[in-house]
Amino acid sequence: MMWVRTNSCLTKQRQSACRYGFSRTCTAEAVPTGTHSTQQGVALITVLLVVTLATTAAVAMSSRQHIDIRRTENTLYISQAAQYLSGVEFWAQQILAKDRKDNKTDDESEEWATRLPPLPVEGGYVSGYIEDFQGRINLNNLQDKTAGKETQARLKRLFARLEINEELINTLLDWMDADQEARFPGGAEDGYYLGLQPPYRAANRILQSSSELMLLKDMTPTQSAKLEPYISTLPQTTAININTASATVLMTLADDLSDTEIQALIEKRKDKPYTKVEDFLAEKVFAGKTIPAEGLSVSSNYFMLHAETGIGSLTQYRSSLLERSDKGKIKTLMRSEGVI
Ligand SMILES: [Ca+2]
Ligand SMILES: [Ca+2]
Repeated sequence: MMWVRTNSCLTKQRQSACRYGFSRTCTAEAVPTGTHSTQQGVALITVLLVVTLATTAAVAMSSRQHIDIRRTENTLYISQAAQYLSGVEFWAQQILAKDRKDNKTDDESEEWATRLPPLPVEGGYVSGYIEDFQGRINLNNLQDKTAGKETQARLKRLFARLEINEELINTLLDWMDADQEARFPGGAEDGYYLGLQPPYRAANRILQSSSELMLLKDMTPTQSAKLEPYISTLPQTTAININTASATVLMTLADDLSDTEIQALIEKRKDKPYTKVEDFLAEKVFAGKTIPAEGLSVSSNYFMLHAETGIGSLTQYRSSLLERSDKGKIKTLMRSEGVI
């Protein structure tokens, strides 16, 4: 309620008397500016506005505090996860180094090939497994003068088995070779890739990662995903480890191999892994086939560690490509990480 202040109506007593209509002199000197109900309404709106503003401010402060807590929590989780994944990587390095000291062959019955089940750690779990990357076909062998021809023949068989157009092998060869002459059929060089939006150039070097396949002319995500479990992109020419290669990879060693016989061979090697390539090639399934022993081996120098950790609401993955020297020295060549 507001009152007009006049010189003759200054004292509180008079204002009070005027407010309740007891003074005769006040009618002309001090009067309310609105009705009683309007004044009450204005007061109510003011109170409501103040309460609303206070509530909004409190909610905003609380939300910001909540976001800050989550942000800090996530930062701590990511940092903790990175430490755990490094721990798993260290475990992989140790177990592979020990294996080289213990023996000179590699097969899936060995300690390194045992999956690490989810182990409880503070705030979550860690798990992981090591995969022998020499159990796959190394695409970078294509650039090797000696191994290139045999690798190309294996890839042709793999592409046929996976129902992928074998012209893509020419596309891959052009992607890696140094010249600008496109092969036929299927080849593509800078002339093709620079015409794309956005334009890019052919790599003209060995592959750094299998994800590069997605850059190849006419390679679809489905085709690339089909190839993924059977290929590798190792930094030097490698032989296929016959003790760890999958049935699909073993089927690429020669034309017209029998699925059943290859499966039988895989069962046999579980009990008795091969210690010599010659013993493997002497198997009945390969009778009459010409398979060069140079492209095969019973040991490996390249492994991929697949590690996973879950902390709070966060799951973090790491893939580490590990190189093991003949003396058992381990080096991490590449890491890729992802967070969900
Ligand atoms: Ca071994
Ligand atoms: Ca070329």
